[in-house]
This record gives sequence, C-alpha cells and structure tokens, in this order.
Amino acid sequence: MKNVIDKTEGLLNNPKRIIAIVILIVGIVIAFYFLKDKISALFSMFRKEIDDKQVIDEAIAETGKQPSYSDSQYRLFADRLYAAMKGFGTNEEAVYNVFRQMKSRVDVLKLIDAYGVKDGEDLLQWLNGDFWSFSKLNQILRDNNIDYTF
Ligand SMILES: [Ca+2]
Repeated sequence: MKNVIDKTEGLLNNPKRIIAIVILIVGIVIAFYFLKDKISALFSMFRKEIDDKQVIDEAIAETGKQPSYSDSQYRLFADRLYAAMKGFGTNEEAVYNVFRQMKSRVDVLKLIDAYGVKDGEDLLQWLNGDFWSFSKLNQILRDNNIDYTF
C-alpha cells in the first residue's frame, strides 16, 4: 500500500507526467465529443437492424408466408427505390412498380429492412419526404392483398 502511495506521489510530483495525463484526458474528451453522434448513429442503425429482423420473423409466423424473393433481390428493389427518390423530384412510377412486386406484408418488411438507412433516413422517412400522399401506394398494397399501410 505504501508502495502504491509512493508511486502515485512520484507520478504527481512529475510535472511532465501531469501535463501528459491532462493532454490525454482532454484528447479523449474531445474525441468522444466529435464521435458521439457517429457512435449513437451506429448504435441506432444496429438496433433498427435487430428490430427489423424481429418484425419480419413475427410477420412470417403470423402470416405463414415466407419472403417471395432472395435477400439480394430485395437489395435490388431497395436500390431502385433509392435511385427513384434521391435528389430533386421523385420517379413515382418507379417507386410504385417496386411496390407492385410485393406479394405479402413479409415482402414489404423485407424491403424496408433491405433499404436500411440511406443518407441518415430509413425507407419510411424517405417516402415521407418524397410523397405528398400515400393513397396510391396504399392502394397498390391493398390490390395485392397486403395488410400493411404507410
Ligand atoms: Ca427526391
């Protein structure tokens, strides 16, 4: 114990060490300050990923329907949606055409999951930003006997 106290005193008696420790602490605080948004964004993306998977599993159990497409096909659909919505204006027909190919609620949820987060927003946020009304989109889902509404 005495040894530890001696060592601690020795450490604090050395000004260079104190300065080094202070710089290290300040550095960690600054790094944390600049990274905290990125860290929390990463965590929320990770949490969304887990939530999406759980919602899909529940929908499969409820509806008894498996996804109609492969994961890579959902990613292709998601890329088409992004291409149709990004930038100024919206290619609404291209968006509707993707949703016309959804055959069940499971498919819609798989599409939402495949879309993930693009430029900080998930699919629902993208649709909200690009569409005045979801009536046509929801009509397409109803026409396909899908009990999911945006
Ligand atoms: Ca747009």
